[in-house]
Amino acid sequence: MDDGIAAVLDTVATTAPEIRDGLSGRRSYGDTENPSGERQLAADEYADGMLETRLLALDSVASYASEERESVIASDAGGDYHIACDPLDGSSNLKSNNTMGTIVGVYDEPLPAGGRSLVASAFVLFGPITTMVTAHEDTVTEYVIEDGDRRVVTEDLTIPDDPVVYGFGGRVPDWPDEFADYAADIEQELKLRYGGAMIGDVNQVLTYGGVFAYPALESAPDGKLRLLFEGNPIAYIVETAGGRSSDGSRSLLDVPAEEIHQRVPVHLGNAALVDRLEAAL
Ligand code: P6P
Repeated sequence: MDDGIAAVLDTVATTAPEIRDGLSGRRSYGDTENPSGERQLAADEYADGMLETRLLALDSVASYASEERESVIASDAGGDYHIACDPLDGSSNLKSNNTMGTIVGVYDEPLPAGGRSLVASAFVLFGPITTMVTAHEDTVTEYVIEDGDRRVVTEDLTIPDDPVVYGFGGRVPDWPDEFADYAADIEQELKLRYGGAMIGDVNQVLTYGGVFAYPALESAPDGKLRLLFEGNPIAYIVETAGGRSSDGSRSLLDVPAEEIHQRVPVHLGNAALVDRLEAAL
């Protein structure tokens, strides 16, 4: 692995326990909203501040963009890689003590950049244990982060062939008819696993096989999730693990990036289930 990319992933892994330790005292909302109009928790700003400082300090990092910040921050020293970060994905789960974590995309083009410019991506998942899943050079690896160490627990992670679970975001009455019809079929075949944090739900899909979607909604045709910070990095992992991603008609990695906070309908999981979804839409 390129040293510059390894330094990014190591920094995310070593910062994760400090983010986790800082959650319990930062469950309150501040007076601010992020650029997507979502209220910011003290924990969001805490995680974002640490990751920005530490990632921009790396020689390999040229810029840092975050779901919590309006614009891209350039490093004084330059570098090869451009980071898109969701510092605390699913932070609204903090109140209910459910899963959340960090998503990082490592792009080799200035942002906004499409998913084909990703050279690595990762998510840290704060569950009963802290795990990290990375994708780089056609391989997905799962680690446990414990006692300051990151140790491999799954090499060459691939999505199971036989799907078991599904999780679909948004309100059912707000789903377009074509998605609602697809969902009705899937509900007859798979088990519902939806927890309100994309990375927790996607980790279920990577573990058991299935499909996750936050689809286009009647009230929000571009859906809710952000392309650069959520859609692309997770699509890069799922596709590297042998699955598929789609905005409804093509891989998320092929969606043109025009604006760093642009939203995109997200569908990820077993290839056959995503193929069926595209046929249904
Ligand atoms: P809803 C978390 O806020 C997030 O961005 C994703 O992690 C998650 O999949 C989605 O939004 C949850 O949205 O509408 O179910 O609260």
